[in-house]
Amino acid sequence: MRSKPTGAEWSRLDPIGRGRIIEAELGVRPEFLFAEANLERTLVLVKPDAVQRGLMGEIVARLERRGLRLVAARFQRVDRALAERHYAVHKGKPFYPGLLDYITSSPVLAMVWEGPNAIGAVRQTMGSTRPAEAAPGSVRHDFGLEVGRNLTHASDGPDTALEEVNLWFRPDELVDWERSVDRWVFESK
Ligand code: DAT
Ligand code: MG
Repeated sequence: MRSKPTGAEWSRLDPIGRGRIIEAELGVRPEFLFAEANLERTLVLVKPDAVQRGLMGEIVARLERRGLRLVAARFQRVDRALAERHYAVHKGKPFYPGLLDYITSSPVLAMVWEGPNAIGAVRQTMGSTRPAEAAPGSVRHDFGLEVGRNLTHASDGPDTALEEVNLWFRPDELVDWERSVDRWVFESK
């Protein structure tokens, strides 16, 4: 069995990218090789309504308390071009123009978070798209009422997570680091 690819190219890849290389090169699912294989990265946006309402800290705190690890963060305005790329999948839907107006209306806090099965875990912490249907205890339930003001964005799967992380952040903005508490949160550490 060949060993894990090394080098600068490797270190620039996120865990999903690494998993894909492993799968392609070795013909086996990466989870059979590395305990870290379920370590996922996901894009989170604290959207303009949540920023304006002073909920950045609350939302970051919930992700931190969940045990997720911050990989990157930037407070920024969203221009039309970025908004269009981010929401390209919704182009043509009736709510698309309003969605672009909303996301570009005021700054957002863009972040990447990682952890075991982080994509699903973050979606769960955020709650269903429609706040009225979101589970009690989720961000969208606890702070929201309407789908057009649902406070956050979180990637919805491995492919979109990879695309969105790369859309919002350069590789050198993604911080690889360890916390001393990791082994108390991540079973595989
Ligand atoms: P999510 O943000 O939970 O991934 P989505 O990708 O289906 O949801 O839609 C993106 C955003 O578009 C969503 O957060 C809010 C808005 N949106 C979705 N469906 C909508 C609708 N029916 N009316 C108004 N806004 C909607
Ligand atoms: Mg979505």
